Amino acid sequence: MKKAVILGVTGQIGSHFADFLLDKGLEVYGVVRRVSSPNYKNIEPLLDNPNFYIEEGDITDLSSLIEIFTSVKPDYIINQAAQSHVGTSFKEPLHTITTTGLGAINIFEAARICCPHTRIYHASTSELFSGLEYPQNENTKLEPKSPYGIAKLLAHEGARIYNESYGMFICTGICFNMEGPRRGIEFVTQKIVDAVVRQVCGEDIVLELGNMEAKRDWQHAKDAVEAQWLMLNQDTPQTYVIASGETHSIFEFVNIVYAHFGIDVIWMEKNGYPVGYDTDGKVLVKSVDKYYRANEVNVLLGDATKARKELNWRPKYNFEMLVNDMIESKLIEYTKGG
Ligand code: F7E
Repeated sequence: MKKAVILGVTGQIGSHFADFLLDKGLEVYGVVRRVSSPNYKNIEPLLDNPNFYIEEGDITDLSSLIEIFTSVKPDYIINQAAQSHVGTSFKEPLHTITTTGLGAINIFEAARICCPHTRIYHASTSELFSGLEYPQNENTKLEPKSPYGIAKLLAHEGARIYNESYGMFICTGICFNMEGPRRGIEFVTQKIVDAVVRQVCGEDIVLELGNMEAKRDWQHAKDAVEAQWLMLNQDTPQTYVIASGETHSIFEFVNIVYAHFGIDVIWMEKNGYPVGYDTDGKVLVKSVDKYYRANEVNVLLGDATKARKELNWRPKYNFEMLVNDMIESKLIEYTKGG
């Protein structure tokens, strides 16, 4: 039985990866950090699976990684662990660089020491790009705009150097935004879906957002995981852009989710910020200063031609299916039990 260690297993992508690998018949070792109130929501169904094991460790602690890699002897290491919120990275730059950047180097270093032939997937990101030129592919200049972006650049370049210097196998996916029902509520798609469903269910709340003009290439998390697995099984470790090839603004996303419930949003400007009303003049959504970032990648639009050609990757979800999946799951969550 092949074995995989997943760093960041409790998160959206890590948990989907665990499902995926268990379905493929692998033994999965999920690494979790000890915290006083653990959040196992995404991996709850796996806790009774005889092929799923929890290992305590932390990517900022090299010796914990060395212990795990030495005892498990994994065939694959999947790095999905990070402080992954771009907005938070402006408030906690050093923490972000320590976890997201140096944490990845710790993983590569621990693997170099304990299991240099293990295949490693490292999660790179479209936040490596400035957003000034698009569509973005593997040859687009890397010019991050956030502390999160520079942390990921350190890790991305680290992967290249470990491959070149030690002949290791570390492949990197420059993944554009990955969404779905397991997306954390602090990310914009889930925040919008959650608030709109609450409003539709009768809660008297206003959806507060930041910059609604930014455009993102949103894809389904499950499609991205499939691409990551395909790149782990290539002959050589490579970098691939993984993206849907469509881009939409936050405004569009908001309008689409309301439209799903037959609600037309009427947009006006108040004190220089956009406000969305329903047809009775009630405020549904507004843009507020506190959610704007110090810097922003304005347009993300990925060109995944290389992945489609070399990996034969074919995403199963289009944008509409992704939005519907998120809305339907949220409706089930809020209406279960009547
Ligand atoms: O923001 C704007 C915000 O936080 C998307 C991470 O997974 O994808 C993700 O990074 C856009 C930005 O994702 C709010 O300013 C407006 O332009 O959902 P997000 P992100 O920053 O694109 C990349 C690929 C990663 O690697 C990251 O780890 O939406 N926006 N108003 C807002 N964003 C948030 N979170 N909250 C708002 O209220």
